[in-house]
Amino acid sequence: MNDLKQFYQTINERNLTPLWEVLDALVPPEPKTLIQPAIWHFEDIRDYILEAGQLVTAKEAVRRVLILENPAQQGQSRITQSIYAGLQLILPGEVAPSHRHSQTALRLVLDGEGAYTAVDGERTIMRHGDFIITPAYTWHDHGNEGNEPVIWLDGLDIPMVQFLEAGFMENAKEDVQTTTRPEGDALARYGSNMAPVDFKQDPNEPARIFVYPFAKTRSTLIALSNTDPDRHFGYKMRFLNPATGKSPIPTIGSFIQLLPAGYETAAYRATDSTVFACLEGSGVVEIAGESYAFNEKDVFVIPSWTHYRFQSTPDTFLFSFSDRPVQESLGLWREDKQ
Ligand code: 1HN
Repeated sequence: MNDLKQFYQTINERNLTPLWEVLDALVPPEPKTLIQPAIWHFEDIRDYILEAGQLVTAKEAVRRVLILENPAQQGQSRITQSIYAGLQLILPGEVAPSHRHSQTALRLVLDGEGAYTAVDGERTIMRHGDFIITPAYTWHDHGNEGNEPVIWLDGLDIPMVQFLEAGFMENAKEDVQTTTRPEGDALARYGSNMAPVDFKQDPNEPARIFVYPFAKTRSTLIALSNTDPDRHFGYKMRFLNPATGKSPIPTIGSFIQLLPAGYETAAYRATDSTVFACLEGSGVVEIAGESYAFNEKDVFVIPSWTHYRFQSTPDTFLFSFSDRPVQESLGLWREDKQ
């Protein structure tokens, strides 16, 4: 054995290892993503989600979800390095029991309507395209008192909490939480360009608004579409907690954009790997030179620092989410507009 190898072995026994062997990998000149572009066509997978509904009840599963796992991260339960995503099914008459945890969740309603989610004492009925949040450590349960299966996209900051080893979880005594406020209360009280006269948002308290109804989001984007679209984004907005002016979820930024019919965006990349879901319309996304056709309800993921551009067919509404607020608060986020 040569001297260097002998040296490495000797120091290894003392839990020491040479930086010079790993420096380039540790500090690459630009992000080297471990995430692969991927798309889940809703039409291809809907039957498997419904089949899961025949095999296991929502109560047995606690959350009956098929995880959207990045093909380059098998077994890691993640769609990007920092974000977990899954498709959750709740059948008529079912209940997903109440619990709370440190991980924050977002829901985007994709298929069917009429289920509800309850957050800390208030329910909201889930309608197509609604963006719903479950702030960290709020009690939440889901149920379906309607007459059709309801499927939504879940996004959680699970890998971030796992990385920090800071997660707690508790089950509630009752499966279904008692509601203490009527539906729509939070939106009226905190989401009408007003707030209760003595209200102050403590950054560590949960955001009060927990639903951003698609009907309102959609009509807002349509109102904006009388002006010129942005070259890279079409008409793109970020969701806000109006009490803070920041992302409704501290760890996950959420966005909605309208690409008018037949629009082509210029190539773009940013350091936040991003999950997209098509709420309405269809088109093609080119990621790192490869084209992926997408339709309504399809979900796709774009890795960090990877060029992409869109071509819409009809008017197309895309929801997206990423760890951008975390990167921004750390001074790490970068974008590159071609
Ligand atoms: C969770 O609580 C939900 O509340 C969804 O719907 C997915 C994945 C892991 C851990 C908790 C939900 C989850 C989850």
